[in-house]
Amino acid sequence: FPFDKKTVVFVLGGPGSGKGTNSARLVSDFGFVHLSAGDLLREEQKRPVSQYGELIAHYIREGLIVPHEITIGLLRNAMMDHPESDRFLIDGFPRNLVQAKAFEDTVCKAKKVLYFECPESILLERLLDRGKTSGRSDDNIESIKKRFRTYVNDSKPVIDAFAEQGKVITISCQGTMDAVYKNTEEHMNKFFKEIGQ
Ligand code: UP5
Ligand code: MG
Repeated sequence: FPFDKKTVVFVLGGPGSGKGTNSARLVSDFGFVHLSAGDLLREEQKRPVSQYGELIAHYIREGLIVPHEITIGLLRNAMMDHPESDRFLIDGFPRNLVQAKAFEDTVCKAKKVLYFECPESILLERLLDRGKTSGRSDDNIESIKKRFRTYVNDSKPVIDAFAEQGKVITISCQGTMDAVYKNTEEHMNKFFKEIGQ
């Protein structure tokens, strides 16, 4: 387990809840390496030689969860690209209980989980707005509805399971970007103090 000594934090929450936005700021303030599973899948999909391109495109458009062997492989490789770093934010992963177990069994355990809590109505508004310019194949009303369904059925139970282990920091994503981040930053400062870093 080469990653056991690393501080891995999962960043979870519904589609459009601000995982990417807040992760980017945590990178500058806390020296994390930010790995978005969705971004890694989108990059892999674009690689001309990838054997998974079409499969990934289909799963993302349908709001379904790509088989975890693929995603965990991408995450593990990306972590190995940063041997110097001992802090990782894993954004948008794990998305179901099977993935969570597979990652913890084969890579490492997360020390903490950031959960961006947000009502669906606000998520919908933000995603439709982003869809005007994002070029993402899943920022349209049909795909968004499917993403919400997968989140409720498969992904939210992962957050609940981590909450039972006492690992979850819940942050409301209602409020300005600065307000949400300030709350996130305060929790992160407290966490690093707790673990003596
Ligand atoms: N915004 C953010 N915060 C705001 C605020 N406080 N006030 C106002 N606006 C705010 O934010 C979304 C939008 O909201 C942006 O326009 C932002 O400016 C604004 P963002 O930070 O991008 O939110 P995020 O949670 O990162 O949203 P994202 O769409 O990336 O979340 P998803 O979880 O849907 O997407 P992800 O890329 O993680 O996954 C996409 C797909 O990949 C999945 O549906 C699935 O098909 C596949 N996937 C897997 O199969 N397996 C995986 O492990 C991961 C992904
Ligand atoms: Mg994102």
